Order: sequence, then C-alpha cells, then structure tokens
Amino acid sequence: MTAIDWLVIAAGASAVSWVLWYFFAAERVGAVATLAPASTGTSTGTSTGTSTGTSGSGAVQAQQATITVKGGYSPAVVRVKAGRPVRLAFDRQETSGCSEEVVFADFGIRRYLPAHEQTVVEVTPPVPGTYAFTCGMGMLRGKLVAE
Ligand SMILES: [Cu+2]
Repeated sequence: MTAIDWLVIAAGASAVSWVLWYFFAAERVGAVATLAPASTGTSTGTSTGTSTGTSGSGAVQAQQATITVKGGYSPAVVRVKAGRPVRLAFDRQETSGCSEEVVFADFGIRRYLPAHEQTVVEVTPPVPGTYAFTCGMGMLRGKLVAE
C-alpha cells in the first residue's frame, strides 16, 4: 500500500467516526431552558407568542417552551417541574425527513411535525426524572428534566 492509500483510509475512518459521534454521542450543549410557571416570574424559557391562553382561573399554569427543530432540538434540554403539564411547541424549520416525527417514548406519544409550522405537544411528567424525546428514528435527541 502506498502512503496515499493509508491517507484515504485514515480520512475515511475519521469521517465515519465523526458521523457516529455526531448522531450518537454529541451532547448538544449550550441550550438549556428552565421552565417555571409564569406566576413565579423566574421563567427563562422562551415563551411562544402563539399560546392558547392558560391563565384561566384556577387552572394549573402550564409550563411552556418553544423548541426549534433544525438538524436537532434547540434547546435540547428543558428543565421543568414534575407533576405539572408541560406544553412544548416544536417549531420545525426544515423539511428534512429525519425530524418529521417527534417521539416521547415514556408517554407513548408519536407526533407528526409539519415543516415550517409549530406543533404543540403536551405532557405531564408524573415524577421527577429525565424523559427523553427523539425523532422517529431516535437520531435527534432531547430531554425533559423534571425536578
Ligand atoms: Cu431521525
């Protein structure tokens, strides 16, 4: 084998490992939303302007976040309070087939996300814990951390 052969093999191997790392190991950091009911005034989550109004009298205040879907989930980690409803607006800004579904395995939810639209998914984490959400193939990953 010549030096060129080895170079090609090395380049191929590093490309393959990058792909594996990208899809399965990379923590998509830098985007963590912490949600709290609006009444506490400590919410740092981005609230969607398209909320359907949760301020009804006596209603449990929903925790809301908008998650941008574009090659991944942003934010990919959303911190919430357990035992309260969480309303996640998935804002899908791409047509890539990979992200056309979002799956909350713990809640038995599989939802189609139309491109360039917001789709609201509501879940209520019953107890503190980490609840993952993924694309239909389990490649894109995010999580709901309930405390
Ligand atoms: Cu996918």
